[in-house]
Amino acid sequence: MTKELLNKDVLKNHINGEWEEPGELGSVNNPATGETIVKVPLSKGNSVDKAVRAAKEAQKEWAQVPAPMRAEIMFEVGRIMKERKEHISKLLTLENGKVLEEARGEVQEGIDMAFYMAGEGRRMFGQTTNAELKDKFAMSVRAPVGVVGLITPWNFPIAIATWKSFPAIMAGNAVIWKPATETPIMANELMEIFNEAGLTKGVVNVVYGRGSDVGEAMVHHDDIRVISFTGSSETGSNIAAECGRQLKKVSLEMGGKNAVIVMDDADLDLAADGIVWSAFGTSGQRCTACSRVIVHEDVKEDLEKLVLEKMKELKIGDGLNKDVKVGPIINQAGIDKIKSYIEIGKGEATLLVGGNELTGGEYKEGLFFEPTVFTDAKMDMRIAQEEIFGPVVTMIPVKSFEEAIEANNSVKYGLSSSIFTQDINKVFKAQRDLDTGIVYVNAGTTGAEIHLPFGGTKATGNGHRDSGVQALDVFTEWKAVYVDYSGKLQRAQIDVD
Ligand code: UN1
Repeated sequence: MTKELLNKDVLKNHINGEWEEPGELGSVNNPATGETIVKVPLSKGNSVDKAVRAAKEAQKEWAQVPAPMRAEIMFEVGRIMKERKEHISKLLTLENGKVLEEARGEVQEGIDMAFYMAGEGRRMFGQTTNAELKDKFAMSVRAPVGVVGLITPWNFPIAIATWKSFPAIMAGNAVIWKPATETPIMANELMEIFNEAGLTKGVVNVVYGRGSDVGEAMVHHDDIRVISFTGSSETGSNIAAECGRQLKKVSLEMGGKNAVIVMDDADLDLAADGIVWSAFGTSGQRCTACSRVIVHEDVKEDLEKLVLEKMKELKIGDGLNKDVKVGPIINQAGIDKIKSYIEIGKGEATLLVGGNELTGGEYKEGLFFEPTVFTDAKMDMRIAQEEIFGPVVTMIPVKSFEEAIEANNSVKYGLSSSIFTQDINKVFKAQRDLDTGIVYVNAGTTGAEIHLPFGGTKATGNGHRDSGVQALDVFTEWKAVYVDYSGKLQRAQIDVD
């Protein structure tokens, strides 16, 4: 399968329009089969330096290209991605493990982002406004920041890369991109597409390697003015501390402990569908995955029955098999983390179903974990507070709407939340009071659309957003421009007659 889809054994950094001969190499393994798919460079800081030098030069020229012309290239990127969707999706399943249907959905997010951002070529609006003096004009415009650094995760390796790189490019910046070492093939595919679409060389540079080498070098580089990172809260907070020292702009997208709230008037069948999909889709490896169900005690038993019933349909296995609904876990560290939380959960709450790694037979070579439900948890237990990043969900019974909101907001994260209810008053109160960047009504916690801002409150982020028009704020500076056409010196803020 790999050979049909990928005609190379080794990936290469892409710097200044050239594929760089690699030094030290690491392996990329298919998490469903354990098979090595390709080798990836484990670069060091010198590759980052080289890429930044190229990006600085390229950016000067690129910033002069009119935005509607940049958009022509972005439209072409979208067109090629659309044409190659099936191919890219299969490669995504091979390196990340997510089931093919979901991989197609992810690639589609990237296509949508290309067309949406290309449209910005003819918008990227600033403001014109009145000046406080006669014969004077005032406006604000977006200016590129220069060279930006993108650090992208393995769980949405192409979608998140497009949320960051497309607005960065459209705004006239040049990019240094470090993809996750687990999923470099998506970066290779997208880089090839940038080249085919005619992007100026040096505008996007891909440097593969570990966070401790390449990521560190990017964060410390004086000429990288913005870091946009998606990953763990721990790494994000370290990046922010260093960027703070250097007065470098940083945009962070990190953990979540997202909840579905089910009220006593909810359509329980619909709620169970929403829970099963958002908790176990992508094997729970989404920042937005549902990992808590806050349920009104009067409907708890009925809801549990429905969830357990629907979970029987979840065939676990290799995401390329058509009937599989839950794919593998990305790596051994992921499995170990999930297992440790199973032990924590057993000590705190009641294990309703699951809790095991799958090892024999068809699961022998891969990394698989059963969808798992804990119940009768309290909102302050570790299993109800900490991010697990796997197919594990914890039910927390509550007595009222107010208690449900309190439980939702009791975690340190604030990415996504959802409420199932038929009561319009509760709907509006919930969307106001749920302290998360994304709120769903009568749907699970996943499925954010690319034309809206993506991000969260509290320890999930630092006030910035990926995707949506808001992503442009990360990659631009606001410049205020005053034009005085009076022909004489007018002194603003000086009281004159
Ligand atoms: C992520 O898990 O980091 O809303 C991204 C969703 C997807 C994106 C998830 N559109 O679940």
